[in-house]
Amino acid sequence: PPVSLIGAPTDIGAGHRGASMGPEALRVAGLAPALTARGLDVTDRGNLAGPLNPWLPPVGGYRHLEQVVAWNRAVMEAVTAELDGGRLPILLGGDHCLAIGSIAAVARHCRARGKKLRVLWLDAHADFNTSAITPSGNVHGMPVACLCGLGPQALTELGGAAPALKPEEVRQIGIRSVDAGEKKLVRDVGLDIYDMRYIDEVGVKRAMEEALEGLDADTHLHVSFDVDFLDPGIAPGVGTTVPGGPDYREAQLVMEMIADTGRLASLDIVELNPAFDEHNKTAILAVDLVESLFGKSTLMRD
Ligand code: DIR
Ligand code: MN
Ligand code: MN
Ligand code: MN
Repeated sequence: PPVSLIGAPTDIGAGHRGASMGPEALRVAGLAPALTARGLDVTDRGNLAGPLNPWLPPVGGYRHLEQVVAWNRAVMEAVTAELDGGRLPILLGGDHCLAIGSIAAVARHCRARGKKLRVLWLDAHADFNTSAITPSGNVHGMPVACLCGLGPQALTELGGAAPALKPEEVRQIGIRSVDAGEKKLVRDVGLDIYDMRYIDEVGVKRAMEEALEGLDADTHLHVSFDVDFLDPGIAPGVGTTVPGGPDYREAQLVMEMIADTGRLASLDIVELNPAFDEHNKTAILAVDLVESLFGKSTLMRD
């Protein structure tokens, strides 16, 4: 399908300033022409507007909740409009709190059409904190919990009364930093986590085969790509680096195996922070990996 780029220039949910520069860094790194070169029909919708970051401490366990809600409403509306038009939305974050709006839109779209939904969450973090257990109050550490119905009503009911996601619709890949209370919670809800220990033991190939198992022609596949998924050695341009992530070849294989399913129907690229980057190399790497996600093979197969 045709592809739409939607910029959401905010760091409202993050613990460091600068993810607000992510959309422009991805454009400068050539995201649109790279996708056009894949044979895709690409339209850049420009940037959404929303409130500035007031940079305040948490209130009731959340930082900037009102502004987080405003940005996510805008994202949900924009993603809904693209899906209704039969297009594949690519959300350019912005921090990862924006996946609440993006995936709320995707889930509502799927429910209305009786489509199955699978969410692949590529991240160093589980993003399953709540106001009661968060160490920071930063909502970018809470989107999966909110989407599964655990969080403030303004976020859990963004796309309607029922939770957007069931935990069994989610597969998390690359996880290596989970807070103490969060660890207990993801175990309690039974979230399917392919952490770095598991990937080290069985390899990317088997882990991804398992994470992608059961996709069929009726499944909408959403990929939420937090750039801190990648090893900081290749991807320094994020606010919260965690050592021990996938290297270049492993990340390429992840993207290529997703592409091979042919089911990719929506995408978030989030947490890119140019203030921490070196000559935009992390944005350039993200574009390279997204090319693979859209079927550009590093081998001789295409
Ligand atoms: C930490 C950091 N788990 C928190 N989270 C994220 O503040 O909740 N960093 N998502 O990218
Ligand atoms: Mn992360
Ligand atoms: Mn994240
Ligand atoms: Mn590539």
